Amino acid sequence: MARLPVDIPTLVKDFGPTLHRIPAGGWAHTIEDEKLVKTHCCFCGQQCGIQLRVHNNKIVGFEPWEDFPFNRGKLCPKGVKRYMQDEHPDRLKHPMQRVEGKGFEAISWDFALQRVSSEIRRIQDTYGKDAFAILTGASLTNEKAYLMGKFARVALQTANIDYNGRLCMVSAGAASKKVFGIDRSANPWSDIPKAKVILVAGANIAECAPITTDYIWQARENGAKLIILDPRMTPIARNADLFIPVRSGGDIGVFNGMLHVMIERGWIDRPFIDQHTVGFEQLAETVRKYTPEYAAKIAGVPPAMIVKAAELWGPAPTSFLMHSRGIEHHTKGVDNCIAAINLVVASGRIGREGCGYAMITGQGNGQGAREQGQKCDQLPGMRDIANPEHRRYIAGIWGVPEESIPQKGLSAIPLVEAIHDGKIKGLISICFNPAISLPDANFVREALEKLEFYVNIDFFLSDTARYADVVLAGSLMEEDEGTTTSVEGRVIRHRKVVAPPGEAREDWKILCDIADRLGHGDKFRYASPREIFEEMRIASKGGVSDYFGMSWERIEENNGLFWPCPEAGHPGTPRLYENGKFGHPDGKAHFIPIEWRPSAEMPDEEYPIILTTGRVVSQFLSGNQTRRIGSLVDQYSQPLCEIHPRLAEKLGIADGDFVKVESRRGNVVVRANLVKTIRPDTVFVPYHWPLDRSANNCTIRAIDPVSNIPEFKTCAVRVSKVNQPTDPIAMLEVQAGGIQ
Ligand SMILES: Nc1nc2c(c(=O)[nH]1)N[C@H]1C(S)=C(S)[C@@H](COP(=O)(O)OP(=O)(O)OC[C@H]3O[C@@H](n4cnc5c(=O)[nH]c(N)nc54)[C@H](O)[C@@H]3O)O[C@H]1N2
Ligand SMILES: Nc1nc2c(c(=O)[nH]1)N[C@H]1C(S)=C(S)[C@@H](COP(=O)(O)OP(=O)(O)OC[C@H]3O[C@@H](n4cnc5c(=O)[nH]c(N)nc54)[C@H](O)[C@@H]3O)O[C@H]1N2
Ligand code: SF4
Ligand SMILES: [Mo]
Repeated sequence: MARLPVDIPTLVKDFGPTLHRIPAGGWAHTIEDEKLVKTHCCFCGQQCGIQLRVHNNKIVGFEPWEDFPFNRGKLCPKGVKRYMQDEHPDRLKHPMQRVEGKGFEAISWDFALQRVSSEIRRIQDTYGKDAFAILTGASLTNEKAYLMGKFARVALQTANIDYNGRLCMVSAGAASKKVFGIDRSANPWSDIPKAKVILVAGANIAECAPITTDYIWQARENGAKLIILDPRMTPIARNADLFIPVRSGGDIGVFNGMLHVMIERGWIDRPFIDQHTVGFEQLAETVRKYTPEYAAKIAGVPPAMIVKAAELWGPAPTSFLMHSRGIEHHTKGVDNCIAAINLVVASGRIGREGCGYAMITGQGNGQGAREQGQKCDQLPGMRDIANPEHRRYIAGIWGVPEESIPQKGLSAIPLVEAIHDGKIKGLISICFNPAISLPDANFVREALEKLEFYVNIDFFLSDTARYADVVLAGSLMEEDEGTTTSVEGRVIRHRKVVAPPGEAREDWKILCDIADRLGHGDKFRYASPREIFEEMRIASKGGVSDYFGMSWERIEENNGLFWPCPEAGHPGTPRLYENGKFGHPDGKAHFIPIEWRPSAEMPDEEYPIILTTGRVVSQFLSGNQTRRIGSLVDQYSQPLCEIHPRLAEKLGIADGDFVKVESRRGNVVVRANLVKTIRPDTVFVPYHWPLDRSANNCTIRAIDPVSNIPEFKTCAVRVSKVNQPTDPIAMLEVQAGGIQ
């Protein structure tokens, strides 16, 4: 029988009054009583350096960390407010279990761990090992990501582990691996200011990678030209030399069209192509038909824009191309990225100063957490779980027989579909909030209701936790220590700043305790995350992402080390592919010809408008953290539907009206925000909110065949004006100040 989600009043806490951290009478201590700890922001993949102010095991504020080379003290609105999570009244401080009809009740750790381990045993004994699955996350440190992969394969012996980077970096990663042979941004950010042309595709840099904006400004000051591809004129696009308002799903038109023009005008680097690449002739053959006119039809922009882009990019002496989810969240996400990378390689501008390529990592450890073996097809060091040699090496490190390591499991979306189908009966999730962040949210909620047993590890009760039988109080980034790997491929050190509050525990300890109760404690006897790092470093030896030469001391002394770093004296590798040496066994870059194909759901008469989804600067992902920070909520308190005035007029919609955005799968009712910065055939709704306010009620569960990323960036909807909703959540929004 389906279980209903627990009703939790804290879900609407984000509409409460702005939470100020400083008590009415001020802090009863002086600044001399405080200490400053240098660490990093917990939010996005930029991983800015920050100093947290601590007094009596409490975080009371922050200071910039001016010496950290990446951000030199700069922080974005989320970084500035991140410390408000500590001491937050919603912080989970003890384990809890669901009591039907009553909500959650506090339980002891001993009881909680006993219950979790006995349910895992029961489900695996009844339905088989793979019937218990794990969903994990890319905000976890490298050490925890490594632990999760080992926990799945050794303690649970389930094939079914995947992570929320599946919704994020996998298209970019797969494309880089295919063309370059290595899944990492190719350059340190210090190469950006040296580039004379910068192409940004599908990245709202100013709001989502704010510190990167600064690097682009430096390049502009040095005379760089800026090209932006986005269906919306995002803040950075307003300063571009060329803004191409591409139709969502149409980027291959622009990339192939540019290459067509570059070949025609001789703007390709023939000697580089001959010496360092394979496959160019087939690519040239494919782009022959992508004349500016043909390409423009696919992209939904005038042909002259594509020619202009080629004129800016083609003959430039140095260049930098970067992209993020705008081109990656598609059923052709991998192809979109390959088509972009083809431009970089054809111009021969890679692997040297000022010549680069980067995929902008999303989550805090979006890079590192996809290297350590928590993906369904991967073992540590970016090893392949299907490769017998890789399996043998890791089995040796773990001290288990090779045959006991499961084969490839299901990736996130098929995994949730298997829950829906009743094939997976039990789930542990950590650092993942699927109820908000997966596409087709109604389907996801139905799946969660079907689980026989679900345990969720988090520090704030999430929307997904409402479906849990047991919730375990884990740790915030600053309550534990370890490393992450930033957008540049720089491995950096996070400090333990305070201890977890109340009975909350460090995530890694919780996992090791469960493993112990499952009878595998001998494989999980770590005294600290440093010991996990030491094992992980050896597990990565000889892999693509080789950390073997790193130590926590070396990382700190150097303000981070870039992988690969194969030996103790190795300086690390900030720039990949120097001297034209690529990551494939033949040392070459592999061109791959790409043909455009339509998205899974194209607009039609019934659903004539494209919905694209994404972010706003003040909220982070599912909002489970940032919707609790009053001043961030004040900045953008509710999802709004960006709509062009021409489309709005046609639909009889005025600014601030409530509109229903409706797809074949569900709908969301939000206020209209009339802006001239979006294509008139497209609407945009940010996705950081739950339930009635979830953009993912509308999105489609279609995935890329290679990366399995969902098509968050395109589906077909209709939009209509509706009366102001009378349900409690929508009313609260209005009382809380309504439209910003
Ligand atoms: N403030 C904030 N910052 C964040 C995050 C956050 O939640 N909030 N999350 C972090 C994470 S995990 C991620 S993944 C990154 C995401 O960073 P971004 O990818 O920059 O952010 P999105 O808003 O998802 O999408 C970027 C842009 O893609 C455009 N777009 C939509 N469809 C297409 C298309 O077909 N082609 C092109 N060229 N563009 C298209 C959208 O209009 C949008 O402006 O941000 C990271 N930083
Ligand atoms: N429609 C639409 N949907 C999207 C996207 C989009 O652009 N459009 N973007 C997608 C992208 S790129 C991403 S990355 C996903 C993100 O998808 P989610 O998995 O929802 O991301 P988070 O909000 O970070 O959720 C992580 C959860 O783990 C908790 N958490 C964070 N750090 C830790 C930790 O160290 N330990 C523990 N125990 N818990 C932790 C947080 O409180 C939160 O509840 O969303 C995707 N969904
Ligand atoms: S840019 Fe990212 S890492 Fe830097 S302060 Fe903002 S959220 Fe934190
Ligand atoms: Mo992401």
